[in-house]
Amino acid sequence: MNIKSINKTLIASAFTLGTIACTTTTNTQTPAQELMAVINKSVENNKIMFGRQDDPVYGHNWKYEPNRSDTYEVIEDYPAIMGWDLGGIEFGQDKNLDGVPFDVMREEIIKQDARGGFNTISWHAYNPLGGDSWTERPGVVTTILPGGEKHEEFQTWLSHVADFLGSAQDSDGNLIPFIFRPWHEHDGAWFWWGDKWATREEYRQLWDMTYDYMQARGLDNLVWCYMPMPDAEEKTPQVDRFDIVGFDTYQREDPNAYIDNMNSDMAMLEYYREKYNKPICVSETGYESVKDDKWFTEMLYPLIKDHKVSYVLLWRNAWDKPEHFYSTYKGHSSEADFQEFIGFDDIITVKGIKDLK
Ligand code: BMA
Repeated sequence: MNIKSINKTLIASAFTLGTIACTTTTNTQTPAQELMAVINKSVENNKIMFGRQDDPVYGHNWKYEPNRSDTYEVIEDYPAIMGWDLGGIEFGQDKNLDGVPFDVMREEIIKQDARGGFNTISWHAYNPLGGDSWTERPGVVTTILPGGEKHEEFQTWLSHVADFLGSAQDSDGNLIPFIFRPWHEHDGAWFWWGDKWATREEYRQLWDMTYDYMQARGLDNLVWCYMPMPDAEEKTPQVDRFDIVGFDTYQREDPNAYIDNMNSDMAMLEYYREKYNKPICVSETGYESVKDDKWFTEMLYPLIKDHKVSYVLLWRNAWDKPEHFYSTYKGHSSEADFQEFIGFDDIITVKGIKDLK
């Protein structure tokens, strides 16, 4: 998609929104509130929604085959939550950093909404001083905050993100809700917005600037997901500026390290749940190449099942890097275990979402 077509979509959505505002008086819930109601119900009913990144657009060894999904091929159903990434949209690119065309992404978001499912959005933003999310440059956040030399330019970046978030509508013209989780994994040094590169006060300002921008654009379809950082509560946005808390944790070689990390991250989320009254989720997880055939039932499931987690999202199965996959696929040796995991009463795929509405 080019900038002109984004603008057309925007004009169309502004027109539709105006129409809704004038004619609809009965539905008082915003799209974000409707999504929050489902998230709260999943917690209340002890159900964990299953999510996966980029599920219907590519998978292990294939890409862009309409209606194909590694998940569907194994369980004959889609994830309850589809994850997407906007990295690259800030330049008005028509594809994201992993090659997914934004118009295909939007179509799939609309299809997922029509199935009754939900979508979550992350943003691996490029580095405003050059390079990508992983290019380490001290002081980047300072330059994009108010008064910084890149501040104005960064408003354009935010506007591209806002355009996309406001461009997916259902058949009644309502904005489709998203779990939006910007500035994720800020606890480390690997992203330019990480704790090593920005002060804690700057991080909060970055969150606030992003939040205020989307509010000013009238986007009432965003459920804001904040990832807390241990021993850094001062980074936490004000309580009315986030809706849900999650963390990203992966298994590397040592299974015990994963167990420890999951348990300590879960304890941190539970602290947030108590203190700030926010539902919790596992916003990203997985074990690259799924090197354990019982990983889903014997590793992941026991770690999440007793924690009233609203959803768990497995990362992507890349089409172009054979070892870079985090969920099963047809023919992989973990297939049967994945089916068993999905079959547990408390794990919800898209078909099960109707019970949460
Ligand atoms: C990372 C990897 C990268 C990818 C990025 C954004 O975890 O999967 O290959 O570019 O996420 O999706």
